[in-house]
Amino acid sequence: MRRNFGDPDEVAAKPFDRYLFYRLMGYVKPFARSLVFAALFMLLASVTELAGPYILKIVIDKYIIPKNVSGLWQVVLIYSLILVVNWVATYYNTYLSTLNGQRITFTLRQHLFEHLQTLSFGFFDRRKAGKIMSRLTNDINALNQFFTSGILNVASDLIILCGIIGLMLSMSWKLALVTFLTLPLIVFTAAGMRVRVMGAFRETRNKIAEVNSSLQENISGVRVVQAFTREGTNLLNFERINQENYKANLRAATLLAVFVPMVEMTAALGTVLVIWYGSRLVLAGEVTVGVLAAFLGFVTRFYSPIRDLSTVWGTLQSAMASSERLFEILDTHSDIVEGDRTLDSENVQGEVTFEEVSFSYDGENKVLEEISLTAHPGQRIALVGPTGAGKTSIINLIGRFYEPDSGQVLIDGVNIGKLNFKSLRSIVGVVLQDTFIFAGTVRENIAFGCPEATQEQIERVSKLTGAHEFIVKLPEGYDSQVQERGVKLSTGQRQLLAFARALLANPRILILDEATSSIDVQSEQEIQRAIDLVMKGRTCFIVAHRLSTIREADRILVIDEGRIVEEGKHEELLSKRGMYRRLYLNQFKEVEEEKESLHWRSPGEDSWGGRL
Ligand code: TTP
Ligand code: MG
Repeated sequence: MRRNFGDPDEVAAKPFDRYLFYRLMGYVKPFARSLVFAALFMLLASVTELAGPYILKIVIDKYIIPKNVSGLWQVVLIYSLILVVNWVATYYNTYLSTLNGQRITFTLRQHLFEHLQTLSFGFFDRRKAGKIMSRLTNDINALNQFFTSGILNVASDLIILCGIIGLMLSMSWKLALVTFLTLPLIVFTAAGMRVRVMGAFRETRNKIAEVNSSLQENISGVRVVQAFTREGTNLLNFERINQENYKANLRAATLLAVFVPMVEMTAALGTVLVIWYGSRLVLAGEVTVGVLAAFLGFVTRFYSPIRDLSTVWGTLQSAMASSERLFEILDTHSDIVEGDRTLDSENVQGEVTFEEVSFSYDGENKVLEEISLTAHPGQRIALVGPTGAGKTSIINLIGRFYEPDSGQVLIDGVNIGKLNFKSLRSIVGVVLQDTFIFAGTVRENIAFGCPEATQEQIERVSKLTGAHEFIVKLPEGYDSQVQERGVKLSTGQRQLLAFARALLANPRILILDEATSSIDVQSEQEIQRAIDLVMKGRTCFIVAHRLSTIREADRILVIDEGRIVEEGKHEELLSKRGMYRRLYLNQFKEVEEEKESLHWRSPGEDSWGGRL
């Protein structure tokens, strides 16, 4: 199943989707108890919040106006107690809400990471790493916001609102009704603000995703950028994206600056109404001064729950959109389904067969067409051909990093699609064109595939491949940190590590995409020795660029435009006067003459690629 995983920004979210909501609630469920506690504390905080204006009313009407201060201390004490309760409740509510929000997003992030690791190469081919990362961060933040404040705030806002309305009506229904006159206006401006401001903020999130993606690309590619002095062009390009991000943020800020005072103005209008009508009622003797004071207190508390309630729909909507994108990733399953057969890696012969294998990366453009071949156990097969011919693609299929469109790849007569990954990977070892070194120690990097390997085993393979010599010269030997915080390794050293890594795993079938980068003759020879050693006794596929590797192969397959156009041994192919001979003459005449470089082709030169 090939799934075209489009640009996530384009995913159209329904404002409310029951299925998504229930699925989100699945993540909430384990923390339900703790959430109930958070809600209880929130309720307590809300109720105590309402006490202030009401107590003011009591103080004015019962103590100040009658000029009677005896007993006032009791009211003050009660109020102080209420404030303490409010403080404690607010503390626990905030703490528990944050805790739950973090726990939920922790689980979700963990799931996503776990899932991303299972996705096939195809998924990552189609998407930019920077964008995946930025989206995941933003979407998870949106959900965090929803879980931390969204759900619970609704309850608390409703309680506060009902409380205020109830208290107002009970104190003076006339004054209450007049105060409510401003309600539609507040709702209207707040809703208007929500639509625009939310839209503007969505835009800022998209723009920052682009900024991050561009940053990521330029940091990863900084060597190429500098080598081609593209700094200027890239800077301009970045300036455009950065500029857009700047404008989007400015727009959002401007909208906020316009709307926030507007909403506050309408709230202030409520205060004006209360003062105007309330004073008349006080003078007419219909309400007490205390009631008027309490109303003034309540009317300012009125506005924030309404504003929150009118934005909660927006929070919900963006949580839905975010969860849709995240679940879409979780629901994208690898095109490559693991089988359930295992082959005993001790007894595997290592015969590899391609039966009329055709393959394309995108489902349309054929990269390999009807490839059939058999590599007998222990044979060394060299793949040569112009750049883009399909050599790496053939190799990708043996490791089952991609699935053929038709035909099958067999190991010892078993379709590799039927094998489980662990078994397949223990049989097939891969040394890729560019060796990836992870942050960590040299030891950890060698033992990457077999973390349980002992120091003895690690040293044995290092000595065999010749890596030991340079490793012991490192400041801390096998415990030296490599990558960001530690020593830098040369290309040759990285390759030796990669061979040691492959040798440690001891696979029956070895795949080697020879690096084309130039290394000095000394390490070239070391690497050649290492390659010979690593290949011994295994079925090997080598994408070869070195003449010596090609000559020593049991069979050479010449690949062109996704087909095997010639095959045989070096001398046979040379005498055929076909493509191999042409490639060889083109490549090695100089080399033979000059005897300087062992390179089958030098880096950057496109001579294989230049069709003859
Ligand atoms: P490759 O199989 O990568 O060609 P190659 O390994 O023979 O070339 P080189 O010597 O330069 O390493 O590519 C065959 C075609 O498949 C080519 O048109 C590019 C395309 N391709 C993809 O579309 N996606 C991929 O991930 C790869 C590796 C290749
Ligand atoms: Mg290649």
